[in-house]
Amino acid sequence: MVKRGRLLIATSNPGKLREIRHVFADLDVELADLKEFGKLPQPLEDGLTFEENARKKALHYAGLTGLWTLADDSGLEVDALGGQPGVNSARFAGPAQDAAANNIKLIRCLGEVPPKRRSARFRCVIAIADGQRVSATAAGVFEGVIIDEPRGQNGFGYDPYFLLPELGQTVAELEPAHKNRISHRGQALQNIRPKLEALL
Ligand code: ITT
Repeated sequence: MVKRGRLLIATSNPGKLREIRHVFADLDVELADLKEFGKLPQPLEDGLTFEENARKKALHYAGLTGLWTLADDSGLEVDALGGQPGVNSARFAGPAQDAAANNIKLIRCLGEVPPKRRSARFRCVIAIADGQRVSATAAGVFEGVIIDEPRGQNGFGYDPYFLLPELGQTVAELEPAHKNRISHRGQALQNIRPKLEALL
């Protein structure tokens, strides 16, 4: 089927890419990804909020590629850690962006914090830009608690340690389609969908 136009999904995170492709598979737009462009300069993610960084990433890659570009900035806020790792989630344990090391650091930082004070949330902001301006943004929030022992094989990043108390499952135990229906990223993508359709 020939689709109307192309949209670059500008992420180097394979977990995000998989989820975004899944949610937008039925859109009447061809989804391109960064692999097509070889090695591009990285954006400077020095914003203080997810929205700032999502905007910066979308503008950066749209400027480099000339394509309409969707970028996601997301992360985990843990109340007992004063909202950390927040916008620093990918690099919590250092520049290597190693999910296993990030999770070890997270559990170490939480130490003896009791279960009832383990509340946390994932946040996601999606931005869509062309080379000149950001045309749309949307956000999603996903509440849960952090547990000490990982559970489940699906998802990526902090998912095995993020328990959804009402389901009794971690995000890594959810089927991918289930995560997409309820997650921060799934919500942000559903919220931006009508805005994207209006732009096409
Ligand atoms: P891009 O900037 O290339 O998109 P990134 O992984 O560096 O990839 P972010 O700066 O937005 O992206 O960091 C997001 C981090 O937050 C990600 O690496 C995970 O550690 C965490 N995270 C975000 N969404 C998540 C999810 O659905 N499940 C688990 N961890 C998530």
